[in-house]
Amino acid sequence: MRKARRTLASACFAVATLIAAPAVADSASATGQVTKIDDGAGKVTIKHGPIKALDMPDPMTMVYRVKDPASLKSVKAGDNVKFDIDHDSSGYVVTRIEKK
Ligand SMILES: [Cu+2]
Repeated sequence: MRKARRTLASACFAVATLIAAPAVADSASATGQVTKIDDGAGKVTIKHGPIKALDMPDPMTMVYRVKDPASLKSVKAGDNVKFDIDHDSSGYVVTRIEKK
């Protein structure tokens, strides 16, 4: 009886762990530096540190689609920025970007 109870307890723990830490998160906030803006394409290049929640364990420079291209008007190359990213089936998209 004692053994059965322990097995149940560890099963519950496993389920709780799965709920608390999904394998793939779909959004994150980060900081970085704008290296390039492509107004026409609605894209921004950002050099940023690790974003573990989005499976980017290392610093990198990446081109991102921007959800609202008008938000690029308030930043320029060289700016340090705060930004939010969503990851959906079509890839990464910056949902918010602002000068730090
Ligand atoms: Cu990246």
